[in-house]
Amino acid sequence: MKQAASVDSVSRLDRDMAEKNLSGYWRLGMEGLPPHPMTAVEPCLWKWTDVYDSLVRAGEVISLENSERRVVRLVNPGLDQQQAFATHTLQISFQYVKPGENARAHRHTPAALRFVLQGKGAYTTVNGQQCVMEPGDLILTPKLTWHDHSNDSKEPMLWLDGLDFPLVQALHQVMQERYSDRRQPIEKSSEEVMDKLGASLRHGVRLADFFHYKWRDTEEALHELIKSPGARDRFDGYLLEYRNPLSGGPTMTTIQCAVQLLPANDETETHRHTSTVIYHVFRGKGATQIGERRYDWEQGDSFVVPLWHVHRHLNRSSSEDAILFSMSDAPVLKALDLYREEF
Ligand code: 1HN
Repeated sequence: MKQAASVDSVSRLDRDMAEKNLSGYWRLGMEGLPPHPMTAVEPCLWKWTDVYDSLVRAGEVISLENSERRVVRLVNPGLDQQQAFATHTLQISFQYVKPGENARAHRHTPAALRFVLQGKGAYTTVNGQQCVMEPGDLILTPKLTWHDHSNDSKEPMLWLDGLDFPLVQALHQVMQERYSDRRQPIEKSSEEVMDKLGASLRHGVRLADFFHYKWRDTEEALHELIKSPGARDRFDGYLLEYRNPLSGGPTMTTIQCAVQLLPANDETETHRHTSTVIYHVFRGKGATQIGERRYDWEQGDSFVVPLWHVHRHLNRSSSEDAILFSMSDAPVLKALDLYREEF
């Protein structure tokens, strides 16, 4: 009787408190917090054929007069489907711009990046800087930089968009502004800036407007890396992080981008970390073991390794290197003293 009366008074207390926008810690019970970080984000693989089919069909029915962008987003089945995010911090989508089209100029608080997949000669203008795109190029549009995409070439352009949209939304900071015209005036080319950057680094001067990593430089750096003794990382193969050339820090404040090469037949060791990584297969085929399941991938596929999930990569080809592009929220976790790794 006494026990029942006390349970009843706790529930009455909870109810009375709820009416006054209050809540007791006792509602969590004795279990308290979990012993390791928990996430609703699920491991997931998206096939390129599905993404590509959707983009081609969108090309037939969606115009850039009616939609700000022709973008297909990858949706994590563990997260709210309305939000259409691949992870709780970062979003990945794919964009298609047809010959003659322009995706109008705007800027927003989410930081974005483009990793070019197909086509040649279209360009993104970032704060007046023209970045002419080729497959494998990485183009950054950091927070509040103006950007528009134009395809004056004869070929369709396809690229991957990465954004820290879910993170910026969790912080209630999402906003966007449109530029006064569809296109920004072009003031300079990214090639000019890269030439000047080389000179300015030599003279110790900092430039704030570096946005374009050319694939030819990335590929050359990867090939140098393969030749360097001891360069192979046991968890990631030959991994190159895109560093901010001015600060030496992460690619952008919230996003770390990388490319990694797994030689033919290579298998990496298992580890886990508190950052969440989105991968895109740029070249080759292989598999990633995430927990108990193996996800087989080939060129164009994308997959998510959620935080604290043990994983390792395998190149399943006996002759071809595999190259993965990735983006992770590690800089955020490191800045907040939440980054941990275990192997
Ligand atoms: C965006 O502004 C772009 O500017 C691409 O190309 C993808 C996904 C969500 C929100 C804004 C772009 C986007 C996006």
